[in-house]
Amino acid sequence: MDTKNSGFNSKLIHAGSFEEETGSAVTPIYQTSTFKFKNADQGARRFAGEEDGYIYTRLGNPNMDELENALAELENGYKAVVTSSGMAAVNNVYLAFLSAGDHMVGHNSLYGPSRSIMEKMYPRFGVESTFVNCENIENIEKAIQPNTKLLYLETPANPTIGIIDIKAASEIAHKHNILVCVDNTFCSPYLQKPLDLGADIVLHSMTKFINGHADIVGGAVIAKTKDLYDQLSYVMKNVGFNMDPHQAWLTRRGLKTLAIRIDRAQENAKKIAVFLENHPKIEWVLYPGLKSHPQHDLVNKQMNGPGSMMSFEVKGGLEAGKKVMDNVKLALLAVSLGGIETLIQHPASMTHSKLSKEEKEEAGITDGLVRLSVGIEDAEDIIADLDHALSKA
Ligand code: LCS
Repeated sequence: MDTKNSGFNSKLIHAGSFEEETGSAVTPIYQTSTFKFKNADQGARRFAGEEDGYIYTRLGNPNMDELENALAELENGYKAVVTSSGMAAVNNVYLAFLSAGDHMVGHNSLYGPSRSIMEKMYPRFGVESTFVNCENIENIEKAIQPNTKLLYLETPANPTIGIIDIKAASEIAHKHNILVCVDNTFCSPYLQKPLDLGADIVLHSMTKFINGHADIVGGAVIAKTKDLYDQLSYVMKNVGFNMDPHQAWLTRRGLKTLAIRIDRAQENAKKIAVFLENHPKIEWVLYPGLKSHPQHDLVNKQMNGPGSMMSFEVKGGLEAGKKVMDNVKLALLAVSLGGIETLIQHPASMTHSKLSKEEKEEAGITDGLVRLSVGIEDAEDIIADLDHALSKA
């Protein structure tokens, strides 16, 4: 079905749907590593790119294609590549657009490994980087060097929930011929469309909201143009970042309920943020939907809703925060985010533990910061759970 002119929810259900001979309403799982050719000439034509069709699953598979086409439509991009994990997607971008002698500017608060591989691994291949607080647009301009090729942003950022002005950042980068990649994991295209705001590439850990059920690990990169897609696709196919067909099938299924999951989690999050902000044991709460969020106006300008991720600090710092994490019963003490279940974790010792003390301090990842990914349970139950845990702090 052609969903190019359909609404977002119709796209969620039908975009990319694969025409299949049996008429199966749901695309079957093409659990195969390879595809038969009718004859030797057809095999040769497919390898030469003269005939459409599948060859070998590392190079493409109907389940990958279906998900890639749906994501491209949802993000208003040209086409996507889907990968075995979010980190495969991050590496796919770095490898596609950075070569020895190049430089990248990144936001200082990113998912830990997205920053640490750039600082610890990519220098081995001659790639340099500078991480600055991109919430202040002037810092981006100052960090740009003659060899800067990529601006890498995450907004809202993990775990500081800082917001970056994608439009303003893209304008600066494009003035210097620099590509802009936005990790849109915390929002999904339902709440934010970076390509419409000026970015060139969008990235997702689909482990989070896109799949939404905490049962797969996966990633995606969506390109604005054919040229960018071709470069991403070359890396995906030849480095072997591809997604498994079953993983792609589960993710396409999870994606169908993205909007209703986010609507509900967001309604819960709004109530929980207000509860936490008014709780006597809470030092501060950072949630894009609170007026107290320092970039509340920018949230309203570039996001369609505040989402369901928040960070907070318990009075008494890390020790008090640990008491809360050790005493929740309904919320799971676990990393990851964006699923239907509420998760709580401690970035300084868990997701961002590989950053140095100075890097954490500079990025605003304090020892007392606790991150909450609000699920779709009943808000009253989540609040009662947190209230009980806070009483132990
Ligand atoms: N980008 C963001 C914003 C993320 O939060 C993560 C994972 C990734 C990329 C990497 O994706 P993965 O390979 O795990 O699919 N974030 C995690 C987190 O905050 N807790 O556990 C994983």
